Amino acid sequence: MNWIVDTPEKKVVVMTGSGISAESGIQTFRGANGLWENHRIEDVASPIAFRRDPVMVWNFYLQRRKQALGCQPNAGHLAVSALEKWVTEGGGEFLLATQNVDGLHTRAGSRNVIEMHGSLLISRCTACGEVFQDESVDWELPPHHDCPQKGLLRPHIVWFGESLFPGDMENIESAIRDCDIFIVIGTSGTVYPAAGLAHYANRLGKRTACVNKDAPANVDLFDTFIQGEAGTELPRRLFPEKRAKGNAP
Ligand code: BV8
Repeated sequence: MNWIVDTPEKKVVVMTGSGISAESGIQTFRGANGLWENHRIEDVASPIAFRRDPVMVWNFYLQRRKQALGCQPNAGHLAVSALEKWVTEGGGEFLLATQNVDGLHTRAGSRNVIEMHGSLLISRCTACGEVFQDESVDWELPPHHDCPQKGLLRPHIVWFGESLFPGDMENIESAIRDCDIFIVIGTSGTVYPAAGLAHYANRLGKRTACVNKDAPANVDLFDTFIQGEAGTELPRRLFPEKRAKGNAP
């Protein structure tokens, strides 16, 4: 059986999308036909929408926060966190860059994680800029901060038309420049700049692998493409069996 990562002392970068959370009951973007209550997600997840109707946007995010808090990490998330443990204990290096805002990777035990698009469980004050863990689901909308300016709170999420948080892209790209293998899991490869990372790794001649239910738009970029569900394929193919079976740290 050729494993995606055959020996632990490797430098591994993994990037995931909503496909890895599908088996936890979280709808993918394409799965929902990219729609929320008949709004194109790009139209709800945007600073323009928030300026126009913060209550509508907050309803969108509180609904997803409730769903994420009610879900459990699946065997796919557990295999990724077990890989991190195996590699880091084996003298290798590991980075997980996720497009997902559901927090399930961290709950599965992943440590070195960059949430490229933010988190449903973090809020930010639009006046004082404070960023804080926020798992409350019964805010009176729109919520305001308890700072002197009583600033309007917004989800700490990267919306369409907004740049990623400072340093995140630089850290991910430097890890890819240094890596032995770049693994992409559960993403359609349609949203940038995340979708550009496979091109970047490919241009650098890095070994690349993709595990996805359907062939993503950029499937030709990958040396290895494993078609299937992450919760099934990752425990079977990610790294030598014994520890991949989700007995996470
Ligand atoms: C920006 C947070 C600078 C919000 C998200 C270049 C070309 C074209 C367009 C652009 C470009 N550069 C910038 C743009 C614009 C835009 C963009 O990419 N638009 C797309 C729609 C074309 N990008 C931006 O706006 C980015 N910002 O560029 O800033 C800038 C500023 C001003 C002007 C220009 C540039 C910001 C992008 C981040 C937006 N925020 N999330 C929220 O979540 O509410 S993106 C959001 O959508 C997710 O985080 C994720 O990134 C994306 C959804 O993609 P996937 O996760 O891949 O999900 P999808 O449903 O598509 O696919 C699921 C896959 O899983 C499928 O392939 C399926 O087969 C597979 N699957 C399903 N089940 C399983 C499975 N696989 C395995 N196992 C299973 N069980």
